[in-house]
Amino acid sequence: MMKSQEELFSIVGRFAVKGHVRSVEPLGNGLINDTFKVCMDGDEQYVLQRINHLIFTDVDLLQHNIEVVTAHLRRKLESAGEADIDRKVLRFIPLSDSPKTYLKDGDAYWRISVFIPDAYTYETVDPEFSYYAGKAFGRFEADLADLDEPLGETIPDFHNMELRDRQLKEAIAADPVGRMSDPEVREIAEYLAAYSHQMCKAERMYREGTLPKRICHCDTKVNNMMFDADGNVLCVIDLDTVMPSFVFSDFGDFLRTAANTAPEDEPDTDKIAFRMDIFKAFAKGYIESTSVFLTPVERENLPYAACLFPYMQAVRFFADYINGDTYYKIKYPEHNLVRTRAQIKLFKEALSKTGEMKSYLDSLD
Ligand code: GN1
Ligand code: MG
Repeated sequence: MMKSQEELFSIVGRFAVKGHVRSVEPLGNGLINDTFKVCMDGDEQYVLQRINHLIFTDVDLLQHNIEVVTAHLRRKLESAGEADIDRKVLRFIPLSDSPKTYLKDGDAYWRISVFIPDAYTYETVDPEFSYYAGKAFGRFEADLADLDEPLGETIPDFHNMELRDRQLKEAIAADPVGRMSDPEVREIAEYLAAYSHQMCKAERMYREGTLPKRICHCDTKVNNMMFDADGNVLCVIDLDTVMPSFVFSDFGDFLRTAANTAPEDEPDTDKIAFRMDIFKAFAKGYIESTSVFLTPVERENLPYAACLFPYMQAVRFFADYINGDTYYKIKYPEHNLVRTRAQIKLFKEALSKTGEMKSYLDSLD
């Protein structure tokens, strides 16, 4: 439900912010939470977010994870003697009357972090930025590898392909809004089902004990990385889904957005291709940062990861379409179907390039 400006102002006032609120404006284009930029009467600026608690059902666990992760990253930056630390890791503001970093107001949950000025996010990157992003997301995982406090799963089994596959099957069987009567929808369902076994390989390897889980970001969309005006990576944002997962999550989801020649919801699928220059640059940076811990099994399956994420996203968008659009924000009635077609096209493109991906990875030290 939309809140009035006055209500938003009073929510901000419940946190230990500096000064008085001057304005609250919508910010960004996330599909789950609502985000606002807050300007105070002094120089202070903040990011206010309404957390979607229907999706993140345990907000206490969510904010606990984020506090643990940001504190750990902050300690690493401090011990490395880095400057401008508040531009390199997010800082959440506690409530004015409690150390909690979120507010429960009626049935809504809110949090505030410090806005990082002169920082930019992009919907597309060139190979040079892709290399830096690979280094930065790899470093994010490497920096969290020695975290001794266990993190909970903020969305249990978030990137578990077997679960996503099951959820799609359940949606198809229930067909709550009658969308399965469309022949195109039935054809998409068959197409996706044909790849399901192949794409569920990570879960099988995990059960066999050949693939570990590590702390991953799990939402490495290209626009979740901030750069400064000179193109240096500042920090990784949107930490809601930081949790134990396979490294494929971070590798695959970045390429799903960055190596795509079109947006994730491009209606004209002829415009969608998988950019190998972006793949190569990202892979090089990622491997440089993660070679300290990456196992041969993880490394040799990176091309699989590049295919898995467009596939998983297609399954998730498609299940949401069949369920009547209850999860992702949509801008028009067929949006989730358009997104599904776009992700399937990207999946096919990535799949056709796995040979080239493998040879490139083998050519790196
Ligand atoms: C959601 O809200 P946003 O845009 O950061 C989703 C991701 C999807 C993405 C698709 C918690 O992320 O998993 O990849 O949309 N986040 C959640 O654009 O489901
Ligand atoms: Mg997100």
